[in-house]
Amino acid sequence: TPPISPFAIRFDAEAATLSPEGPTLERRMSDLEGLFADHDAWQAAVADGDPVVYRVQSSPVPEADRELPQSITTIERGTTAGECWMTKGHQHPNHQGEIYLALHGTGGLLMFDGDRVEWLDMTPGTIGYIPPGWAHRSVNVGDEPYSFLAVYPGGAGHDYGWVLEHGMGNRIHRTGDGFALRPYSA
Ligand code: PAN
Ligand code: ZN
Repeated sequence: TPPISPFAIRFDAEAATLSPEGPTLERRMSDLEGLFADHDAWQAAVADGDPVVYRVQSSPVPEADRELPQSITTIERGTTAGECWMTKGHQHPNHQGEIYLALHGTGGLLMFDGDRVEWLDMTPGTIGYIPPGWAHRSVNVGDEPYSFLAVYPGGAGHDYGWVLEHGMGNRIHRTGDGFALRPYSA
């Protein structure tokens, strides 16, 4: 891909939009196979309308080496057998860092390096730093949609198989008065 020319991107934090727009991705429940602890509950949700769990809107910066793309993810509020709705989560195969800026709602950033687990509370204005080598997943733990801006190296890549193989160390469950982190096997 040839480098692109400089251009301005209009970032509307209130509306959680970037313009001009690049590709928008929609992840439905059926796209999250093998990620929730309760497979039967996941399957029932797929059969019952296969809801959109999150959307990712990108700017037109290409995902190519040395470029610096951005995207805004919005995760709907919901649970599957008590587990908070979340992104699939991935590892960057080239082990490159990334930042997330929380915009709306109440979320969290779950990170796992295969050994250690880290959780960052994400409320509007929080920048979460994802160091190289840490798989990352976003979780909506609030009562409304949770949105955040991501800025990441264009050549980082997205390895979703890593999470299917290694998990994310913890699962996030909704409780009576909030949420709780539980070990992955539970
Ligand atoms: C983010 C994520 C986005 C969606 O832009 O790709 O939040 O999550 P999944 O990719 O896990 O479905 C990012 O981390 N980019 O590197
Ligand atoms: Zn990433």
